[in-house]
Amino acid sequence: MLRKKLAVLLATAMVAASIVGCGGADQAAAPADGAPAAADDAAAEDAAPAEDAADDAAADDAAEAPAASGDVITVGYAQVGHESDWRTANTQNYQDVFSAENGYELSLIDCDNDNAVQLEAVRNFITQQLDYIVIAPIETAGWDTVLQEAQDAGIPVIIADREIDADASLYDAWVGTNTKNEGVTAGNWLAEYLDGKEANILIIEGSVGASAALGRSEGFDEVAAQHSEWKILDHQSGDFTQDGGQEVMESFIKSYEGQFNVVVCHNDNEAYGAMDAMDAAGITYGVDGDVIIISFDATHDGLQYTLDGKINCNVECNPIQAAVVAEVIQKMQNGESFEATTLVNDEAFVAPGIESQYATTMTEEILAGRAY
Ligand code: GYE
Repeated sequence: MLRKKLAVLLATAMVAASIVGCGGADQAAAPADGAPAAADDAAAEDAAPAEDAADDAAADDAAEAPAASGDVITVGYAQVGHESDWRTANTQNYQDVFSAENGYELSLIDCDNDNAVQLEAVRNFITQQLDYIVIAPIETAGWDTVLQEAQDAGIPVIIADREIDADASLYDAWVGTNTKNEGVTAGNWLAEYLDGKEANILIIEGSVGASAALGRSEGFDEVAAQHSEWKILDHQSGDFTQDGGQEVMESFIKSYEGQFNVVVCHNDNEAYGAMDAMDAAGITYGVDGDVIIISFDATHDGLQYTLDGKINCNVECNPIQAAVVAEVIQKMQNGESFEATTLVNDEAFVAPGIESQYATTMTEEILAGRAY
C-alpha cells in the first residue's frame, strides 16, 4: 500500500512539477486536445530522471498495484449536491464508471451545496486513506488547507467539473468544461441573433462563488461590453435550481415588467423556473415570444424546450466526465504520466428556424441522442 502510494506520488510530483503555473482558469483555457501534450511533453523533456525514478518505482511496485493484484481502487467523490438535472446526470455517470464491476469502490458524498460539508467529506476521505480523491468544488475559494492535508497524506486529488483558486501544485489533475467559453458563445450567439437591435438583459446566475457561474458571467459580460446597444438590467443568483430560477424571475418581473427582452439563465433548471414565472405573469418567450431565453447545460429536457422553440439558445455543458477521470486515475495507478488538464468538449444548440455560426439547429435526432 505504502509503496504503491510512493509510486503514484513520484509520478504525480513529476507531472505537477512540470506544470507549475497552470492554475485552474489557465487550465480551462487550454486547447481541448492540447492538454495531454502539455503535461506529457513537459514531463518527457524536463523530467527524465524523475520519470525514470517513477517508472522504476512503478515497476518494483507492480505486483502490489490494485489493478494487478485484483484489489479494488477506492475513490472518494465529494459531489456538489443534487441541485440540477446536470448534477443528477454527473452523479449517475460516476456511479456507472466507478463501479465494483470496473474494479472500484466509490464513496460518493452529496454535499448539498454546503461548503463546510464538502470540506468535511474530503477530510473523511483522507482519514479513511482512500486511494484517490475527486472533488467537484462547490466554490472556487478555501481549498488550500485541505488540499495540503491530502497531499501530506499522499492521496492524489483530481479536481473535476468546476475550478478552484488554489495553486495547481496542491492537486494532481483537473477535468472539466470551459464555462467562460460557454458564456462567450452565449454572448456571440445573442449578438448574431439581434444583429444590432437593443437588448435589455436580465441574468439569473448560478450559485454564488461557483466557477461555473463566475465563468459564464465573465464570458457573457466580455461580449456584452462590446455592445453599447445592450444593457444588463440586473443579475441575481438562482442557485442553479428550478425554485431559485422561479423566485428570481418573479422578483425581476416585479421590478422590470415591460422593460426586458432577454433572460439569460445559467442552467436549464433555472430556465424552467423562469419560464413558469413568465407563464404566470402572461409574458411570452422563445422564438415566437417577446423575450429571448438563453440557457446553459443542454440537458435532455432543456433541449426539448429548445426544440419546441421555448428556449432560443442552449449552450451545452457536458456532465459525462467520469471516464476521463478514470483514465487519469488508471495512468496514475500505472505510474504513467497523465493529463494535468482535460477539457470536456461542449457545443451549443438553437431552436428550429434559427441558423447560427455558433450553434447547431435542434432536431428530433439530436434530442433522441441525448440520454441525460
Ligand atoms: O451547469 C449546473 C450544475 O458545475 C457545470 O453545476 C456545473 C454546473 C451546471 O448544477 O447545472
